[in-house]
Amino acid sequence: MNTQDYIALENQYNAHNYKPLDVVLQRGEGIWVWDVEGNRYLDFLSAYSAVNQGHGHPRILKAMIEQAARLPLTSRAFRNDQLPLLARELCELSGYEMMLPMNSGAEAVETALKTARKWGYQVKGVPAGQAEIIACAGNFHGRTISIVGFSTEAQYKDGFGPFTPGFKTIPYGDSDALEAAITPNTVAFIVEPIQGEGGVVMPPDGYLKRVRDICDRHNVLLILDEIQTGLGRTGHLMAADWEGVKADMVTIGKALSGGFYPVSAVLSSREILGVLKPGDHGSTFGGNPLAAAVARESLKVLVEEGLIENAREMGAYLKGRLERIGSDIIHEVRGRGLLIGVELKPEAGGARRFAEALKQEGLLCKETHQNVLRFAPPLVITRQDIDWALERIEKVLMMP
Ligand code: IF1
Repeated sequence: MNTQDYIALENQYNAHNYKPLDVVLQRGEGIWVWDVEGNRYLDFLSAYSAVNQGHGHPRILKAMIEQAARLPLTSRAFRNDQLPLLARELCELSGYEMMLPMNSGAEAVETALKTARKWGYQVKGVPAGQAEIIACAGNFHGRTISIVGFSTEAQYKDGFGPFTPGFKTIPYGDSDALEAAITPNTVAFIVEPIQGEGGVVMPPDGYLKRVRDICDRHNVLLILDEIQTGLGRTGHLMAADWEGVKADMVTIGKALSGGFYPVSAVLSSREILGVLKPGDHGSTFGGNPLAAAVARESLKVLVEEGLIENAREMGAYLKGRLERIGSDIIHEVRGRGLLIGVELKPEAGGARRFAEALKQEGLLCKETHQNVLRFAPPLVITRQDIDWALERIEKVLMMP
């Protein structure tokens, strides 16, 4: 079977809820992936930051195989010997007191929202049924009905209502708007330190600090969604570490498994997660021993291989070089660590054709929001590999 055969099969039997680049991948190793024709590509997307540790990391693979052979799933009706170790290691690494394991990112976000509401009723004293949660315009937190209900992207909502009440949105990066939106019934503010899907949008300097202060003054929980920005991507363990801000709840996912398996979690305090009692919340697969073993090794790889520092150094290098490309179709280069967006001017005719051209040159990336190319290679990338990528990027951004 060749590329066209796989595409035809997918078009016939898969729901068409995606429009992928026409490359059919078969194998991966580190920063590289290979398609079914044997072509090699540098992966500049990293499965939206899920493979920060690089494809098929041998240590994570070994941990996964060993645990799969021992015991993959128990359900939370029984205990297993991996989850407690993951919980301790994750809390010690992140500085939070407790964690709650789930599978997808959206589930971690739902968990944080449910916990915030319960905290609001039990601890803050919000009248029953009145809890309000504030989110930002341009947010991306997942695809459940509750979450898309407070998306400001028409396509994510159209046709999926009615939605969950109790959410409102304010402009991103505007701390005054947050203060103005808070009422006595506000239980939480949920925000991404950098908006990924929004087009790698950076808030103004000091935003998270100001937001932290406002939430403290109004007794509102600060929920940081670090599903895409966390676990080393921006050059710190969490993107909020750039401002020294600690959240009340943090959602993580994606790279928590090095891309091997869906693993997500909410990190928080004993006080806040303590509002959940047995039976309040859960998941068949959440916290299973296979997930926990894979996550444990994924975290060890991040730290022991210096990937967080490498993201900071290589990110600064890549961003600096991108800023010096003398192409008049580039509007702006922004981002932190190895999460970089290159916004093209409207006259460039959209970022998609540049992503297609880069694919022809052996580099895979994805456009977001029409005019933005998102660059996010695995954090194991070297300067030499970045130079290889830059040669191709410079060539493609210079094309007419
Ligand atoms: C898709 C985007 C990235 C996320 C943040 C929660 C989730 C995500 C900050 C939900 C997921 C995804 C989902 C994926 C594409 C990808 C994406 F373009 F859609 F926005 F990365 F930029 N919070 N991000 O970024 O996590 O439930 O998917 O595990 O195709 O929808 P999930």
